[in-house]
Amino acid sequence: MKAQSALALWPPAASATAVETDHIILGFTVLTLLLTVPVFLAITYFALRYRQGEQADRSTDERRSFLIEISWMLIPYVLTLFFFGWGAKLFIASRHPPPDAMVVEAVGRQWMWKFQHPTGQSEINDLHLPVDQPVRIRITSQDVIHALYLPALRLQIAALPDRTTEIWFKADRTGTYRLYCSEYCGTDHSVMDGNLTLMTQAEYQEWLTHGGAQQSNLAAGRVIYEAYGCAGCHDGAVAGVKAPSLVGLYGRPVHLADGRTLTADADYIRAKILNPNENRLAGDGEGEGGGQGGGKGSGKGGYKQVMPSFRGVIPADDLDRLVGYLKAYDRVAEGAPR
Ligand code: HEC
Ligand SMILES: [Cu+2]
Repeated sequence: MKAQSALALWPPAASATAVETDHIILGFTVLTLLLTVPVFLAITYFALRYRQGEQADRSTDERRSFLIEISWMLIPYVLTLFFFGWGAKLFIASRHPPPDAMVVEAVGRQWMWKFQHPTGQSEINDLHLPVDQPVRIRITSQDVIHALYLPALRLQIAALPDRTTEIWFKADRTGTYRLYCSEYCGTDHSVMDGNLTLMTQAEYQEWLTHGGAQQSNLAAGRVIYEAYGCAGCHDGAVAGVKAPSLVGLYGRPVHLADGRTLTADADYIRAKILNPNENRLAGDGEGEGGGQGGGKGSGKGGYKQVMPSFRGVIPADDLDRLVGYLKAYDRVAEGAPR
């Protein structure tokens, strides 16, 4: 199934609630038209009929009908009240997940979504879920206000810092749909999106156990690399900040300010992210990589140490993805700087 057409004004509906939401919107639109179109037609007719200079009968009609007076008020009132009741019913249901719902934790941050499955697996920006199973999404934000918008489910919920909000749904149609951030949250708000993939129970179990989650890890690593600001310094975008390029760093020798030479393996990279003040680099500060330009015998750090420690900031699984991404950074064409 195709994720979306170019202009998806009426996205596919992937749950019974979504279908019902469509019905309520359509029904209410029709009712609104029924109640307003006659009024506007009458206004137009009377404006023409009784315009200045027109020879119309302007005498007062003495007939009075209590029934007509009361019915033009009561009927629209009852009809709109019906839609209020219907909407309230849907709203209340949306706040009361069934007890057997599986719980997915979601976190928004500038500018990525992270989803954590009950079995521990997590994914960045994309969300894989089973159909015919109630799902509760508990959501929070690490920085500003975001909002998770799932058009195919006709659901939207704010992600607030220091607070947990939640929605639940039971999808009944497999396929790939879009998910978005629908609360303007800064420069890269528009890239804070991903795919919602709805699968059968069996496919979902297969996805969980057979590392479907792992397949998207490089892409996830890139998102993390940007979301935590690494790209801002290391891809040379921040004016005035000199930081070594990380392209091809993995496996290369690194010359340190204290004269030692290490190999940039996963442990080194991980340690540098968690504790940038250790293993200070040699280098002239103008060169590209930490490994090059070092060993000039100066014995002094070549870069201003401006890199913040990410200890306790990046969750362990995201750190793994980040290191995994950096391992492959010379092979990943997309996103390579300069
Ligand atoms: C504010 C700018 C800044 C940010 C943000 C930043 N770094 Fe750095 N990074 C530096 C600088 C400067 C150095 C050189 C430090 C030194 O001289 O020891 C460095 C060094 C490194 C090194 C060692 C490079 C080498 O050649 O051996 C790695 C790996 C690294 N950073 C990874 C990261 C990752 C991953 C992130 C994001 C989570 C990140 N950095 C965020 C500025 C930054
Ligand atoms: Cu956002």
